[in-house]
Amino acid sequence: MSDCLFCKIVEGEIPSSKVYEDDLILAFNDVAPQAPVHCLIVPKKHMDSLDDTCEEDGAVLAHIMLKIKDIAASLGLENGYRVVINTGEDGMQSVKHLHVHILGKRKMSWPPG
Ligand code: DGP
Repeated sequence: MSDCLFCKIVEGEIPSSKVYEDDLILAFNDVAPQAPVHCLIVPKKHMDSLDDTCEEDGAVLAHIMLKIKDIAASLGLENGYRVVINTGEDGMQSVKHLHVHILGKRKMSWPPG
C-alpha cells in the first residue's frame, strides 16, 4: 500500500533500525520505545490488522509467532518479554499495518493500560 508507513519501512523508503529480516517479515526497533527493548515485527505483505487476516495468511502469521523467540533471544531477552498486538480503535492501534510488539528488559505490569 503506497500510503502505509510500515510498507514504506519494508520497502526501505523510510529508514528503520533493522533487527531481523527474511522473505516474509521484517523486525525493527520501535521509534518510541516503551521499554529498554521494544521492537516491532511486521509481515511484508500488507494487512491492516488481525481483523484483516484470512486463512491464506496462516503461514506468515505462524512464521511470526515462531520467530518471536529467536528475535527475543537475539535481543537478549532471556528473562522474558511481552508480546502485544494492538488491534483496532479500542486496542489503540495507531499504524494500520499488522505489527507485533516485543517489549523487554523491564518488569511489565498487569493489567495493561
Ligand atoms: P500501535 O500503537 O500498536 O499501532 O504501534 C505503532 C508503533 O509504531 C508505535 O509504538 C510507534 C511505532 N512507530 C510509529 N511510527 C514509526 C516509524 O516511523 N518508525 C518506527 N521504527 N516505529 C514507528
